[in-house]
Amino acid sequence: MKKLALHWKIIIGMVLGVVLGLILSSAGLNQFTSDWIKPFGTIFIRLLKLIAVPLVLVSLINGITSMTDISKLSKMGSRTIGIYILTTFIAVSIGLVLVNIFKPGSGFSPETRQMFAEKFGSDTATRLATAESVSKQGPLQPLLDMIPSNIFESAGDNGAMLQVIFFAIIFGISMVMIDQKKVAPVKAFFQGVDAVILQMVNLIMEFAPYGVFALLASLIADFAGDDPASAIDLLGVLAKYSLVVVLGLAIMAFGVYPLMLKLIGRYDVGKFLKGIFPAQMMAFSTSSSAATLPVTMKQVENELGVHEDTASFVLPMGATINMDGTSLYQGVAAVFIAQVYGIDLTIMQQLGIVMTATLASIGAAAVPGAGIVMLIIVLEQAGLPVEGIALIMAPDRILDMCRTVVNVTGDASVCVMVEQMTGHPNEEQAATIAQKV
Ligand code: DAS
Repeated sequence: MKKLALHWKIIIGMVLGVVLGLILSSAGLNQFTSDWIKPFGTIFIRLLKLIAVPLVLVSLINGITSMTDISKLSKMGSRTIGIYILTTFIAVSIGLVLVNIFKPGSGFSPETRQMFAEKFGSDTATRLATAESVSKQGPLQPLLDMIPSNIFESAGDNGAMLQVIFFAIIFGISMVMIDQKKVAPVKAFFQGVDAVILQMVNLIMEFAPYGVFALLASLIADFAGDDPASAIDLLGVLAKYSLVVVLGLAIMAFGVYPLMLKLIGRYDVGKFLKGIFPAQMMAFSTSSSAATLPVTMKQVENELGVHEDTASFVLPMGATINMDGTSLYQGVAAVFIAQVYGIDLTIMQQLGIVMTATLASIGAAAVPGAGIVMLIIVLEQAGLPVEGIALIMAPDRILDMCRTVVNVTGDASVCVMVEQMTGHPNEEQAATIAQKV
């Protein structure tokens, strides 16, 4: 029998989790759920937290070394990186505006919110108090918080993700600045470790259907308690959250990119949307920018008229460091979780989320589920309860399919814009670049 695709297994895990959660809670078996099912959800969350630091560290170092080589090599490289960071910043900002307008997480009753704080985020108060006290310590505190004094201590403290990111950026840039012959073994080492870490992410994601099942069953049982109606309340809030994410992604795909293509790239939007469609469908079905990359390159070169030299270094870089859909989703998810816990985030804290989500998306790997692993970084940095991920795990796979479509569409539109603005590298430059990437 053909092996069922992972995302269908996760969706089945979701549905069975909701159904079993409702059955167990209406049969008054919440204790059974808590003792025998919930631990598997906790294991899944712990596995995601386990992989977050090594994934960020290694994929950022690799992303920086491949990216810094290129920008050193060509004007096109620095322009490409500039537009990539601009589109990511726009995406996170759109996510934050929408989640603050529609407030999907504020749909819960005060009692439910209280239950959440008791059940899911016991140490939330302490973490928030720390975050709050930190934000009172002065305007340059966020900058100070980025600088680690001991990277091993930072790696062990999940709340210091920006310090891990800061170390990775400095380490990566230093690698590029020294003699490449000396650093080649180090570069090969990190590329090797990156492959191992990505395989670990794949293994963890294989556990996702069971983890999501356990998370949802225990979440519904905790929620429903003796009143299954409040479980419906939960599903309604999750549906609203998912719609806010999809709305933001649609604004990016059908609003921001076409506008930028028209204004900056002077390019026919209809031709772009028709030409990129097959790559978008591949992204939707695989939830992986990396798996879609060959199709993106073929479509951009054959249908959108981009020169092979341009596509062959703008697109692989985009698949590694440019994830606009993922960063938009992280902005929405972080503020949604804060809303669910009744936590009001200050503007400074929300700007901190913009910065962390932008940086985290550079480090996010182009594989299924990378976005949820990176979300842990955003939550820890903002002092928000990571346990809230249990809530949004349910629709995550479907949202991953949608945000991967936007990641790929973003890469392709920047590629078209860059070619329109700077032409494509000449043969000699392209040869040098090809050696480096
Ligand atoms: N699935 C990732 C990608 O390949 C995006 C994500 O997980 O957010 O782009």
